[in-house]
Amino acid sequence: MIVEKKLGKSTQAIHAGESHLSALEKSGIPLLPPIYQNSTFRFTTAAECAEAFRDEESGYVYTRWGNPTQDVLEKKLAVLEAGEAALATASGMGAVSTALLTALADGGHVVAMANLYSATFQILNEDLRQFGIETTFVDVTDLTQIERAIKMDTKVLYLESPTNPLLKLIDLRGAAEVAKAHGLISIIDNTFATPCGQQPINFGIDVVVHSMTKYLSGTGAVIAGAVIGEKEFVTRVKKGALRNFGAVISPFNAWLTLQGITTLPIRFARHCENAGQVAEFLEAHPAVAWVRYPGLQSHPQYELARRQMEAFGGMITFELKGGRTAGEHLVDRLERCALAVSLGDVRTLICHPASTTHSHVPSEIRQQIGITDGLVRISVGLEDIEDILSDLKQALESCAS
Ligand code: LCS
Repeated sequence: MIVEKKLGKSTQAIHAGESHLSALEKSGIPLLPPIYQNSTFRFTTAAECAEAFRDEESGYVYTRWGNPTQDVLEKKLAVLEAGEAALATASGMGAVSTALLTALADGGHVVAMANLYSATFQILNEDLRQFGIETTFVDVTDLTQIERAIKMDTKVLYLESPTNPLLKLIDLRGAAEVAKAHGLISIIDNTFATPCGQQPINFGIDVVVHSMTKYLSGTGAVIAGAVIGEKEFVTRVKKGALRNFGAVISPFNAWLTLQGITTLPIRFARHCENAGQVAEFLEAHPAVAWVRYPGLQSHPQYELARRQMEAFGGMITFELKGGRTAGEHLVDRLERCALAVSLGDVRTLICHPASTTHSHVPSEIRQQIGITDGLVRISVGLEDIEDILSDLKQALESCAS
């Protein structure tokens, strides 16, 4: 692990986490980690089987507890996110929910931002409240608001950066310091940035969660998630909320995600390059009211982006001068960019958050945090940039006519 952490990200993405596989093969080590597509594992004696139940590190028993294909993925994730340990889950929400359930096992209070992916907002605002766990939502871009919201029983500081869909940034080091000073577990959703854009654990954040449905798997073939952090925390998630509530990843989805991760650094670089050009194009277009992209100088937190991000990502949010009607016309007229939710796909995807991804967030809260009805979100894909730009251009022109 120590040696793997010294490798470049592209080498890590391809080779990390795979060395233990050689011990499983008598000869001829498969170059590509195989899929162990089985639910259970066979033992030769009762003593061996009992030992595997007693000491889980000694072998595999049942795929809901662990599986060699999942293991390769988890080891790779830990290296890439600079964490001690990782686990893969059936979905991004499987990761968010099991991390929260574990951190809040004894109850407690959460401080979070309101501008979160909508299902995460719902977990905090509705589902956990049913169990007596309250969340105070504040603008965490202002660290003093976090300080003011902390109560005697606060256990968790929950963050996203950049946020979905407004692309607001959190000062990772500052937020981690506040959490540490008050003994809170800080959890961040790093889906938009990926470990190629930022490694929050290196800034002092305790736990990273991902929807691997997005950039990590990359091709839109999989729903998957991940939790990364200290071994003690990850083990508690694995042996408790994950195993017993059952949001485990299937070996096939773990394998597909592994294939995706091997090309993450190279794909992410291209996503960022294309998104930078799309953001500049949109900002210069007369039909566009405003554009948010962490790599644009007009982003209110551009300096913070430069300080803590290695690359600015593939997500852009913007609003047309014609508001919601113009936004709807735009998405209707696009030919190559697909009207679809999700993000981080090789394909360019465009959507209208107020009526789709964030439609479950009450409209007064949407207005309060800035998810306007005219806002359009684009996940810039890996197509040739000229083709993405010409599609946007023709659609914007036909909106104006
Ligand atoms: N975290 C973030 C930041 C997300 O954007 C999503 C899904 C999730 C967690 C949940 O991941 P899942 O369980 O779907 O793997 N975001 C979506 C979006 O913006 N459009 O469609 C899904």
